[in-house]
Amino acid sequence: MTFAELWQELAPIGRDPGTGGYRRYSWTPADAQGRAWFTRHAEALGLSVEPDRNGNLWAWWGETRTGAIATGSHLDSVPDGGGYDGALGVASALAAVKMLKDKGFYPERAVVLALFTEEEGARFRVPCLGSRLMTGAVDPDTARSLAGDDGVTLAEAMTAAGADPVRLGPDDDLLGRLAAFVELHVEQGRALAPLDAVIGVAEGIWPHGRWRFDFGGRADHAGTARFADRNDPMLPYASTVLAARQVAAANGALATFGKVIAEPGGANGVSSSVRAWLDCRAPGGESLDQAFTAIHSAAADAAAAHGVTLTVSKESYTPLVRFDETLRDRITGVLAAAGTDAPVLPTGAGHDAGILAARIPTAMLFVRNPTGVSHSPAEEAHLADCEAGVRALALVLEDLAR
Ligand code: HGY
Ligand code: MN
Ligand code: MN
Repeated sequence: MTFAELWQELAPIGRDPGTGGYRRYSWTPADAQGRAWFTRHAEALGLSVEPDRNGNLWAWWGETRTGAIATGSHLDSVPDGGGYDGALGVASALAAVKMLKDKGFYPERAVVLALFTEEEGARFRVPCLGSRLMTGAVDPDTARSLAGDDGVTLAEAMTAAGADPVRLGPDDDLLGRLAAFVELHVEQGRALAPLDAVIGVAEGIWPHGRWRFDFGGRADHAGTARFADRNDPMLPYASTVLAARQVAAANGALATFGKVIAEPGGANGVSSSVRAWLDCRAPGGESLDQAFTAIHSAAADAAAAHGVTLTVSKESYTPLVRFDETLRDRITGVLAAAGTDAPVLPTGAGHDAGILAARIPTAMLFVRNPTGVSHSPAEEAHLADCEAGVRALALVLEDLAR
């Protein structure tokens, strides 16, 4: 099975026929299809596929099971996400193992492929939930009660999908068996194309967080309620969105409100509440904290001006990640020796590699994204670049696992 054939089989899973975007949410039928696709191809390669206690899948190659070299990524997507985010890393991991097996390589250290659950946090709101649980970065009871917009909790969704939520929690035994984790991912942003480079290596990940802003107002009639009598939560929400952009631009940060739910949602009524999610990221922790504090303050002032209540809750926060320099330099060295000069790049996108970095040496390979667009059906990568990514990953795994 070539990479292109793997890719062709995976492409229809969870894809919306209308938009061409993906809706692969954790513990849904599309997720189950993705897990089945991964398991089928890993087992066809002779790997032994095992779920861990947190719903992640691990496909093992080799007997040693200590000092293992892990690679992989995620299949879950943001709403209407692109086809490459996460999926490219999973398909490339399978294709890289196939490439190494075809050339007769056998790993002295085990190689293990990882399929992480809920990396986007698109359903249960905490990104990298599978790797956060594994590393003890999220409390299991808190995780079990996380609910999506439909009110279904993680525990209920896992149970309905035939998984057991009771065992969620830190997995030091599994972590103790991993010597390194290398995640291949489509580039998000457009740094490689101007450098005429196909493969990049990650330097680190910006600190980033996700906060929920709850604006509480008072429902009323759109055609009869005087402005002076209104407590309309839409107004402070709107000014907070604009303030977020201004504050972030002034702090060298990025701030986005990408999701908002106005209740009860009548076109001819003043809303009773507005729930909105802020995604804020910055090159450093201090500038991120400054940006968030200023946005929060602007929201509080706007809410008070309209007689609207405001509650802000932090849903996730990831501090600055610096990937392991020794591993990074070894990888750039291996690629350079093979004729691939891979630029070292920072990124503002979060990844499971960024969570595992707190516990084991991790690194990331980026594959050129010609437009830089991600979290969109327009996300793309050329097949030749994806195949170059597979070759690069195979080289890295062969070097690390020999
Ligand atoms: O949101 C992110 O940075 C990643 O795509 N989960
Ligand atoms: Mn993503
Ligand atoms: Mn991703």
